[in-house]
Order: sequence, then structure tokens, then C-alpha cells
Amino acid sequence: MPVAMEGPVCLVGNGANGELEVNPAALEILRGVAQPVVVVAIVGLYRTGKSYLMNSLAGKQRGESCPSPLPVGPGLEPGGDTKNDVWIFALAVLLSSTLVYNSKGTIDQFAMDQLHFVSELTEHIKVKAQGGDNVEEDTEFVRFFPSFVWAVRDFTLELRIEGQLVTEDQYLEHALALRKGINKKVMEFNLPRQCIRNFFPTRKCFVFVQPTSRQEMGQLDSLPTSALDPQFLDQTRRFCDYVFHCSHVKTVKGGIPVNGKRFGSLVQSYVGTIRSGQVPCLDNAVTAMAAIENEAALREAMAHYAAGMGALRLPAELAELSAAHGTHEGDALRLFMQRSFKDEEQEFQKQLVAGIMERYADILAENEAVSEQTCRALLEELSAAMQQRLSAGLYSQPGGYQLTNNPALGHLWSQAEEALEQFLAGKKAEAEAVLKADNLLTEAEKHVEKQKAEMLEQQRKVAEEKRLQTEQLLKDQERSHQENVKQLEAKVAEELASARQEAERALESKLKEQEAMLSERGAGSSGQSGWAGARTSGFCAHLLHCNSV
Ligand SMILES: Nc1nc2c(ncn2[C@@H]2O[C@H](COP(=O)(O)OP(=O)(O)OP(=O)(O)O)[C@@H](O)[C@H]2O)c(=O)[nH]1
Ligand SMILES: [Mg+2]
Repeated sequence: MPVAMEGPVCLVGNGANGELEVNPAALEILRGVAQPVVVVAIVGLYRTGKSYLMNSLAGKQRGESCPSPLPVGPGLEPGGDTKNDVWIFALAVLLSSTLVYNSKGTIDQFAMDQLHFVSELTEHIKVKAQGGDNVEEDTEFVRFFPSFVWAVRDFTLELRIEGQLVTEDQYLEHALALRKGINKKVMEFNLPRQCIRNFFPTRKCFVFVQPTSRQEMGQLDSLPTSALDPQFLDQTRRFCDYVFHCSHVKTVKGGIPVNGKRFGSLVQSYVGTIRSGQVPCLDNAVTAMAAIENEAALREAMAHYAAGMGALRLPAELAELSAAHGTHEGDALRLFMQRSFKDEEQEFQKQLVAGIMERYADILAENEAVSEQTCRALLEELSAAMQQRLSAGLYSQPGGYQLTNNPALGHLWSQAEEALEQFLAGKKAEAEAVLKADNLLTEAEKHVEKQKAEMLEQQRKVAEEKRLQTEQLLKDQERSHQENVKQLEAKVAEELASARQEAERALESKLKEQEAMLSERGAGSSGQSGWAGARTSGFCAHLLHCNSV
């Protein structure tokens, strides 16, 4: 569903005290996005044309009348604070499904050095809440990290390696090739390359020529496309096509797809952790996100059930209530299953079932009360005529008693029998008085016996009505249990399939990478320590967060 947005909205920024802050207005927009989202982050040095690329993505999407984008960048202000920069980079990795690294010139050592954050990722992201050593975590990253795109701006060289024309991807792979040897220099050279290869097995490269003359560069945004280099336009188009067609829906651990609402809680959770001075942890973020989402799913499902049942007109036949309960419970469960995930031990589902049963019991009780009230009112109305005749002394004549037995007191709703019984008991004294005054005294004994028999029959009917109600309630509970089991099984199967897909994707990319490493053979094995890249500040990230296409 398109999301109306006038322009870019900051999602995460630096507050007055320099701390990372989530913008509530952006969260509000995200709350309205129920579809799975694709999240594109563009990171890179200050003033390297990130916004231009992001605008091209947003504009392209509009142009193709795809679901309208939700650009939530530029969110991260450039600053001179390396600590801030590294968190910005970590956030971009954690939040995106496609990560674009934007650099200028060529893929040389300088560009590689700017990406030193990659080799520091293990210190700024944890996978497991407890335990898990660095090496183990390292191999886990690949399962959750975004696909990687290197965008090289103002590329001045020809795409040639040793005289041979190569593709952009081959150019990138060549730049990421490891050197042989284990001395410090080689290790420093290899570390960022090895990290990129390990963490981002899906890689792509796009080179862009300078878009226009140096003099006109300042007004790039206001220049007509005709004023831009056609080669640049073509490169931008190919880049946008790739991002739109090859980006995946953002998923978190377990292959769980992230929609706008979940994305909002994910951002809050990561930023909250960083602000508290801790390292963001994928496990914890998913648990926190699941708690928020499951709570909301529970509320939403309960409200749906209550609204459905609330629309019924009481008093109603028990069968009608039971059928409505079955329908609305099933729908509420479906709603809950759609939104909830990782509901450990079905904690929230159990709460939902209990909540629904409680509400149903309230409705049954309310129905009984309303039914009884209605029956009483009706009986009172029917007997009003009798009272009048009684006062007028009409019953003090032959046949008077027979007038008191009104056949109009038929079966009325669930409480009819009970109401009738109570009513008859209340009227017994009057009826007997009438009977005594009746001139047909010879028949008196017979009438008393008949009346007693009717009372007993009435009591039997009341007991039968209660038994049927209990039986219906038990049937409702059994049906509800079956529905819960059925929907839970479907949900578990779905979550398992997502996890399997995620594992297969990770394994496949890992194997591909290992094969490539083996074929290069002999490159010095990387250490995880000893490499410290040039620490350049002014690193920032732009996020484009768009509906799944
Ligand atoms: N040389 C060159 N300049 C560009 C290119 N794309 C955009 N610019 C210009 O570079 C300046 C910065 O562009 P932006 O797109 O705002 O760059 P940015 O990386 O988003 O900048 P910050 O958000 O401030 O870090 C503007 O004057 C653009 O016109 C490019 O491909 N090459
Ligand atoms: Mg910008």
C-alpha cells in the first residue's frame, strides 16, 4: 500500500547532546506500514553523492508507479566523531537488507581504509545474547547481514585488469583479492578485504562517471537530465534496477520478515541499546521486537473478537452465540498469527485463548441476564390481564382457574424455562387463591395435582436447559482448542520454513565464498587483530526504506 510522504524523513539522528535519537514522527509512519519492507542503506564519506543516489532510487520508484517509497534518510548527520561513525555504520548494517557503500575515485587502499568499520563490526554487533565466541559469531553474521553494493563515483579509470576489459563485479573482486604472506603489512592489507568477503558474500559493484562538469556539479539536483552525462544516467539506471529487482525483504534471525511496524521496534531496540552503552545484539533485538509485536498482536486480536461479539443482539439463542464465538475466535487467532512471531511457549497465544474464553463467559452471562429480564417482562405483560381479572373478581366463578393457565408462555431464549419456572412459583399463591374461590370445587383436587405435575415438568426442562448449555460450552472449548492447534501448527511450519531458507541461503553463500578463497589459495590467513584502519570521521549513512516490490 502506498505511503504518502512529502519528502525524506529522518529516522535516526544525533540529538543536542550528540547521542543517537529515533525520530517519533518516522516511527509513526512506519507503524502504518503493515507490508514486509526492503531497506536500502547508503553509507559513505561526507558529501560523496549519497543523497543523489537515494533520490534517484526514490524518484525511479515513483516513476515506475511502484508502491511509493518510504525514504527515511538522510537520518544520520555527518559528524567528526569516530565513535558515532562506527555506530552509524553498525546501524546501517543491522537495519538494511541492501547496503550500498559509496566512495569516490577508485577502489584503492584509501577507499578500503574508509571501510575499516567493517573489520570492527564484530566488536559492535553481537549475535547471541549469551556465550558465543568471536569466531562463531563471525560465521553467524553472514546469515543476517545485507547484500553489499559498492558504488564508485567519479570513476576515472577504464575497467581493465592487466589489459583485459572486465566487468564492474570482476573489478570489485580483483580489488578484494587477498595477498599471500603473513607479515603485518599483508595482514593489514587483507583484513578489511577478508571481512567484506566474509560478512557480505552477495556483492555487486557499480561505477559511475562524473555526472556533469565540475562547474555545474553544485546544482546537480536542479539540472535537467539532458545536462547530465548519458553514461552517468545509464549507470544510475542500472544501479536503481539492480537495487529494485535484487533487494530482499529485510529479515531478522530465523528468517522472519520485517514489516514497517516491526522495523520501527527494531530501530528503537538497537538505538536504545547503543545509547545505554551496550553492544547491539541480534538475539536481544529480535526478542524485544517479538515482545512488542506479540503484545500488539494480542491486543489487536482481542479487540477484533470483542467487536465481533459486541455486535450481536442479546438475548440470542445459544446456538447463535456459539457459532459467532467460533467464527470470531478463528478470525482473532488468524490475526494474532499473522502479526505475532517467536511466541516462545505460546505465552501470548495462551493469553489470547484465556482472554477470549473469559469474554465469551461474560457474554453468556450477560445473555442469560438479558434473556431472563426479557422473559420476565414478557410474562409480566402476559399476566397483567390476569391480574386485572383477578381484581375484578372474574375468577370467583366457575371455570375461573382455567383462565390462569396461559398457553402463550412458550419457549423463549435460553433463560425462558428458568424464568418461567420462577414466574410460576411466584404466581402459585395467586393461582391457588383463585382455585379456592373457584366455584368448581369438586375439581379442585385434580387441578392441584395437575399444577404440581406442571411444576415438576418445568423443573425438568430447566435442568435440561442447563445441561445443554454446559454441553455447548464444552463443545466450544474443544473446537477452540482444535482451532488453536491447527493455526499453531501452520505458524510453526511457516517459521521453520523461513529458518530453513535463511540457513540454506547462508550456507550457499558461505560455500561460494570458501570456493573462491580456495581457488585463490595460499593467501595469508587473516588474524582478527592487529589491523587498525585510518580513522576518518564524517562517515554517514542514508537509509531508504521501501515497501516490498
Ligand atoms: N563529483 C560529484 N559530485 C556529486 C555527485 N553526485 C552528487 N554530487 C554533488 O556532491 C554534493 C553532495 O551531494 P549529496 O548527494 O548531497 O551527497 P551526500 O553524500 O548525501 O552528502 P551528505 O549527506 O552531506 O554527507 C552536491 O553538490 C552534489 O551535487 C557525483 O557523482 N560526483
Ligand atoms: Mg546526504
